[in-house]
Amino acid sequence: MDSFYRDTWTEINLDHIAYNIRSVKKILPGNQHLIAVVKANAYGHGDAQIARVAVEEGADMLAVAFLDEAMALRGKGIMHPTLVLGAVSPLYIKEASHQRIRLTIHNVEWLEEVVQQCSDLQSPLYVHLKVDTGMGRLGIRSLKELEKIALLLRGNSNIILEGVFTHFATADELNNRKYNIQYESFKKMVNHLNTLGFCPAYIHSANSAALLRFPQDMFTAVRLGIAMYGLSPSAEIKQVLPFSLKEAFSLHSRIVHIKKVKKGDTISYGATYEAEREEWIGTVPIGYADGWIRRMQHFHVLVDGKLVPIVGRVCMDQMMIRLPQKYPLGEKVTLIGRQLTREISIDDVANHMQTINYEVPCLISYRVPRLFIQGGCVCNGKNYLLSANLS
Ligand code: PMH
Repeated sequence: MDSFYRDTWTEINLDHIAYNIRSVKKILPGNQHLIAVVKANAYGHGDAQIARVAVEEGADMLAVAFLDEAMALRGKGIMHPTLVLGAVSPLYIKEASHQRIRLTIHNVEWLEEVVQQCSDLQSPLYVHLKVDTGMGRLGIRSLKELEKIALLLRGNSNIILEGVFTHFATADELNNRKYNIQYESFKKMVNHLNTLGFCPAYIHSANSAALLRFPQDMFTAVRLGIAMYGLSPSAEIKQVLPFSLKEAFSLHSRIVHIKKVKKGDTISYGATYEAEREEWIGTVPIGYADGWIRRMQHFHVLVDGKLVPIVGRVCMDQMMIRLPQKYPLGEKVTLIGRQLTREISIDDVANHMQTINYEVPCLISYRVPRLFIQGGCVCNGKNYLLSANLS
């Protein structure tokens, strides 16, 4: 979004993304390939911009969940090797191979269908084999299935096995029992794949939690998601991270309406909030259709460096806050981020929402423009100075 006309926006600090990637690279024990996970619009941060920074910082590959997301990156000029982690219908292998988009073999049947359709491909189809070692989501689970896959691949020179991977269910928990079982079972599968004559360049198991906690366990590649965005994979392991992460996402708005209400006046749908005395009430143009969900009632925002409460129900496009004094229209409101000495983190918001930090930036909808900050300057947003200057 190059221009926008509303008083609510996010700021995405690309320098923090770069710092997080550099810090991760420093703790990798070898020359592991870096796969930057930019699915779901880069966890709500902006797919193409995050992908660009990741590539500049040395990411060898990008990963997304759906073919549509990979095609969207291509449409925005990002031609870097991209892996689709989720299931893609065999109907679309032509598009994928044409765009050099890597697909995931998530079961034997999928590969059988692809084999039937791949004879007329103009360029080879690169694939990564998913092994289900305990996540229970996608992937083959037995050596027998692995042997079937090997047989199918051997007979088809235009399908190239570039990678093999698995995904951990509990790498973000301090109890390592299940992690160890999954790790050992993946190692066994990879060894068996080698004995069948396949040595793919990308062997990857680690998500952020695993690479931060068990760098000695890395194979030849890692998949970096949440830590790239400066967030801890869980509250449980936040205290044991090897370096401090820098959050990249902040969320801001402005007071568009202000009034003094009398004792007994009520605010918003359901009249759930009643003023106890004369109070200053500000209206902020963000609501649940922006991903600032109704559960945010009773939380707070920052105005003039102070925490002020959200009062009454959050509406679809607006909410109300109680102010300690009159403020001018246009006064900045920070919903996530820092004002003077105070900060509201994504973790704070996630706690109030009773969810995980991953969900918070993903929820902030397409309606909220993303502004990208690099070297202290805004790199997009033509009317930024008019509507959302940094002050
Ligand atoms: N690899 C796969 C297959 C994933 O699904 C994810 C995240 C990652 C890597 C990156 O993990 P990280 O962000 O913890 O580093 N996937 C999800 C998910 O499906 N729900 O929450 C996170």
